[in-house]
Amino acid sequence: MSSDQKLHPTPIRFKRLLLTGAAGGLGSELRKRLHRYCDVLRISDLAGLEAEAGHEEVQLVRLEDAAAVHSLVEGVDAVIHLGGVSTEQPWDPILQGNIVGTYNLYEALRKHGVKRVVFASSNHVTGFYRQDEVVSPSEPMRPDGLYGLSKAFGESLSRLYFDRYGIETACVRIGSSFPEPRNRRMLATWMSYDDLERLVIAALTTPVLGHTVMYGMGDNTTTWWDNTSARHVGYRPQDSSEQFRAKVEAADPRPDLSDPANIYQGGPFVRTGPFD
Ligand code: NAI
Ligand code: 15L
Repeated sequence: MSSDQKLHPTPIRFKRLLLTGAAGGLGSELRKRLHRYCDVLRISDLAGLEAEAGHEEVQLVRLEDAAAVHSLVEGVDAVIHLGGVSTEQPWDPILQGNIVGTYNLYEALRKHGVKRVVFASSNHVTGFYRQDEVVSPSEPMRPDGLYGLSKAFGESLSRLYFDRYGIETACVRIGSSFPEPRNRRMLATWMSYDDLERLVIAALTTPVLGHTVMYGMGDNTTTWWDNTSARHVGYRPQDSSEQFRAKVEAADPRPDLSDPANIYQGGPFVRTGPFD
């Protein structure tokens, strides 16, 4: 389906949505799509953004800058929080972008009375489960690095802000959202951009979200995750990685089964770092 077509069947409109990380891979994609659901789309990142349409507002903000994040949140109805470090990296950028930054965001939400968030968590919160296990969100976190640990922090932080202040969050442990699966692992973890949009809109609009942890995955034949506990969100993936299986397997006919990247769900993240 083309990104010009509306994926959601019912007209849903917010007055103002905030999209952080809007210059990134998923942010650029959602920027093209989310404006259909709101009057104003406020987009934010460190740099690299200009308003391209009348419905867009731009704020260039470092998430670790508490005062700037406070202004960023003013007047929004809901937030899609994608901003921050998105791969395994040294501690300091992860600390600033993902830990201090997510704390700043939730403090700003609390002060401005914003009550709904879609938080881009990651499958790397549970990356040290094996590929022969099927994991549900109620099972213990097993982060596969500092990046996964920072997303675990975001999930726990949002839980606290729900229990104490009633801010509802969908923590979406995104698998691999790219145009196509890039390797065998992604046959299990892949989610199309259309399904990403479906998931975000379902999480923004379900009447009672509470604090929900779920995996962001497509309708894949091979799966390592069980989203049963998030059925109330109403997300039904439509796209499967199966259409790419033959191509992906032909490119890697004999995977090395002694490589931890081929044993654990986190793939190469389980052996990335430390950084000296
Ligand atoms: P990306 O790296 O392309 O985008 C992240 C954006 O955040 C970048 O534009 C970057 O400039 C911005 N950012 C980084 N540090 C910042 C800071 N301190 N203050 C303000 N902005 C900052 O990542 P991508 O792929 O678009 O992912 C978006 C989100 O989804 C990330 O939070 C990532 O962890 C999460 N995710 C993505 C997956 C995927 O398959 N693409 C899988 C799992 C999680
Ligand atoms: C992530 O969390 C990353 O942000 C993304 O770039 C991919 O590497 C993805 O996980 C994955 O596990 O494939």
